[in-house]
Amino acid sequence: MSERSRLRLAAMAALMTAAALGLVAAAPATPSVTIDNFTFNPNPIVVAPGEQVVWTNGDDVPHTVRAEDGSFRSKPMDTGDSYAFTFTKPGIYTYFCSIHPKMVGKVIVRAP
Ligand SMILES: [Cu+2]
Repeated sequence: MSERSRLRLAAMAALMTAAALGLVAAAPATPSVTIDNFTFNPNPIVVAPGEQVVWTNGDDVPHTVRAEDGSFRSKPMDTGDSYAFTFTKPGIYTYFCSIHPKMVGKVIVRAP
């Protein structure tokens, strides 16, 4: 292999690496829980410490999210409303809807 084609290959490899890194950087989205048909989805949701979880109500009745340990608590969310909370400490957080207490969900916070 000539020096020239070796250089060309090295340049291509560098470009491909950069492209791959770009994809990785663009991928992370805010972890989201949708409330539909009186159900939290996904349940449980797993996030890393420092990540924010956004709940959005897709039902046509109001819902809330309230932590069993009191660490977070939303106002009633109407259709399309959202509530966000950032989890800093690892652990398992059980939450429920204070209007419909049978609706229960879990957030698992752990280092990836
Ligand atoms: Cu509810």
